[in-house]
Amino acid sequence: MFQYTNNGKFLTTEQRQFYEDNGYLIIPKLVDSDLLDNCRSRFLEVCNSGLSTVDIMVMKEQSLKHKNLKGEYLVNKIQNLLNDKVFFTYTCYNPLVDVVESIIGSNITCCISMVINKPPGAEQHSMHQDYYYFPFGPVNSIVGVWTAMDVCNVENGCLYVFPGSHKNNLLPHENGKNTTNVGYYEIVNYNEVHPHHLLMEPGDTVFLHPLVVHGSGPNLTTNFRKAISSFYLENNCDFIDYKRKHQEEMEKVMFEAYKTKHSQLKNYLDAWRIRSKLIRGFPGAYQRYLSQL
Ligand SMILES: O=C(O)CCC(=O)C(=O)O
Repeated sequence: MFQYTNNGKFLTTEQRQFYEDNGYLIIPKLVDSDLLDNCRSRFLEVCNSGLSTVDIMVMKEQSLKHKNLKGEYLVNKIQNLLNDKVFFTYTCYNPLVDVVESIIGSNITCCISMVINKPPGAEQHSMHQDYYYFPFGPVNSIVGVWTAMDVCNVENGCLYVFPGSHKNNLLPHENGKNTTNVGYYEIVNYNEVHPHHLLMEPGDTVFLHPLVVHGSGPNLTTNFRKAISSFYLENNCDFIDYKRKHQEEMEKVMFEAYKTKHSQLKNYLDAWRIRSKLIRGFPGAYQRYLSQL
């Protein structure tokens, strides 16, 4: 009867059914405000004072680059936070990982972590399916988690989703039509026109199936819109699909980006290895595959 979730004690049957039907689930006030405050301060430290670590990748809002802005006004994402002890308090936060367990099971690896900042004037994040970015599967063994750090509404570019779209296959994506940001792929010619906007308060957390079609609008306000996010996979996920055509481009971009900071990287999958961390349970095929590199 359930296809997209796992037997577990952390979701009610209604919550589980909601995720099954819609491909997403919001848990209000899931993440503690002190934890989010610490992550906010750490974000500001990283992007405003030019603090650079080997791991953290800092990305800038392309549409604002010509405006001579700095720090928080220009940085739209910091990524690869798993080796940072402040950000890791989010990734391993028990109430959050408990829900992940109820979706993908008790063997859990985090493969990406990021803070997403929408400065005033930032452009949209076009509609996409997260699975497009992943060279591993199966798809139901992956879940995205996104926590609002600020009030998120239509004006400041909240997330929107197309409920139930996770029941479709992966749709064709293209690069760079509606966004200037590097590495963003988007679905073009999508038939559905009525997205559901996720209006969220700080601490509210949405769990997203990797095939659910979603995006976020531009920030039309004078305030920031921040969120913290991690992706989790079941430890037995494998690189089943990694030579899909579009992955070759991503492979090149990602490998180049990481090679500059990690000279020991030999190939693209190495980049996944350095970004991943076992969170719960026993190592599986994912760990074994990466350890053979
Ligand atoms: O935070 C946002 O604006 C969009 C995030 C998103 O869609 C993603 O990371 O897949």
